[in-house]
Amino acid sequence: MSKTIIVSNRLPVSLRVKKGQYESKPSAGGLATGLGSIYKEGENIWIGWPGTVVENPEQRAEIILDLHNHKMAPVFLSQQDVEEFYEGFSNETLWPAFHYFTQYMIYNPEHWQAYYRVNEMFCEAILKKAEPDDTIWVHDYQLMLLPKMLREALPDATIGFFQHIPFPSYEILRMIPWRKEILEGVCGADLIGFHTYDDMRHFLSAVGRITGLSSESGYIQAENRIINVDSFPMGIDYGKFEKQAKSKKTQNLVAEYRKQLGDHKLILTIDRLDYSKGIPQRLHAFHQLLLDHKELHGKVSMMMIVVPSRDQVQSYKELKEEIDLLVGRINSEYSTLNWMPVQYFYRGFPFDELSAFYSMSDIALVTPLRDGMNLVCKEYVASKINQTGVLILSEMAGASKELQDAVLVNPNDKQGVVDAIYQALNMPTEEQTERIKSMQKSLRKYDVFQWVDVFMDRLRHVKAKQAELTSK
Ligand code: GDG
Repeated sequence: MSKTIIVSNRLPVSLRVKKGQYESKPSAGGLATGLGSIYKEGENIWIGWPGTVVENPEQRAEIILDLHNHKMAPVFLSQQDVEEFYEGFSNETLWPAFHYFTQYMIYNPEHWQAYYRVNEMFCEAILKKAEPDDTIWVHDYQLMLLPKMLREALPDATIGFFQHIPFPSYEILRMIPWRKEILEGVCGADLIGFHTYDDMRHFLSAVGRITGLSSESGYIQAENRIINVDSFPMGIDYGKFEKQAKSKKTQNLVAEYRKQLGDHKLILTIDRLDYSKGIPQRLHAFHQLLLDHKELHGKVSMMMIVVPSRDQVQSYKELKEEIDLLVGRINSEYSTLNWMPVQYFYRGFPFDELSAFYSMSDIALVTPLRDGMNLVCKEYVASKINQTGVLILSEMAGASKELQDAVLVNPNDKQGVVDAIYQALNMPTEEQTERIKSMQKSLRKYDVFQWVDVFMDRLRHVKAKQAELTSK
């Protein structure tokens, strides 16, 4: 029986030391939940970095054992790997390039070598577990060279690749000196998935122009096989968000927080600290709203949750300082003894509290400058069990292609965002319900489990089609 191996840079766990011993704690992200239906079955396994640098061989052995019990296997990264492969090439070259922030791109050959080396380390770790006809599903931009490395070692394996972040236009991709190796790396897969049709189109165009491989209707013709490329918009665990919003715990939290807020309208924003999320631009728009509409003073607050992320990288440190400054400026200018315009939290919250924030807020303001998908906006809609609330969503988020009943905005158009907030604050309840209901219907249907099934079905289909073509 062949098995399925899931591979991602980070395993869905975090490590902590308890009584001098390492212990893994599962992290319940959307991807982990969706893929849980796969890696927890039979002989299947998830391979990746557990998120902490561990050099001591005895401690590594402890971790291997603990993860083995959770159907996972670690790839251990050194501090140098973390700095050069993860913070370096992945987050200072690929991430800015793929999100169209070319001014932050670093071109460092040592980082590239580390990227190559760590992709090889992943390949070796997989080869220790894989049989020739296994299915291997590789995730995301940190591992773009891996499909080709695996293909060379396991020519008959079924290999899928999914990219969670945008794929840029050819004009951006070609700025990266190692673009050809990157594209050839990904093309080791049988099926290559993106969140949106546009990402897929950019990828196919870059493959044609840089590698010379031609394609038709989403099929690339490689030397001795075909490769399918398509869009697979990722969903959320809809049932989990709905259930939590209905739970006694969350309902009690909502009642308690609402009492503290009085009749203030609440605008919610939640992001990881990242320049792609458009956090300063959003604060500028909120500032403008308060300038334009004095009648809203004391009546509307913005609750801004920023989850710490990559704060060792210079551009992220600077972004954090910019946000701190802007929040300080708005609050010092407008706050009163019983009104704080921006309620700012630089930390993450437990799931039940997150659910309460989604449930109780009148507006979710999700305005990334660029986002592969964006799950926060989907989670907000799923948590609206009373079917009121307004989602304001950036056209630059992959999710905007599906959520056409949101109030869509261009995040660079400050006045447009101000107008959208004003429109949302004044939207009749019936219209809010109509929009939320329609978005809920599609999010419930296209959830993360369906996403996994569709991708895996297509992967099997592509492999069968290849076998058919080679037997002719
Ligand atoms: C990448 C792509 C793509 C946030 N704050 C808290 C918390 N969160 C959770 C949310 C959500 C997740 O973090 C953020 O997911 P996003 O999709 O919005 O953004 P990225 O992290 O940038 O993800 C993105 C995604 O991959 C999937 O393919 O959509 O485009 O950039 O699930 O709920 N969770 C908890 N407390 C918090 O305070 N518990």
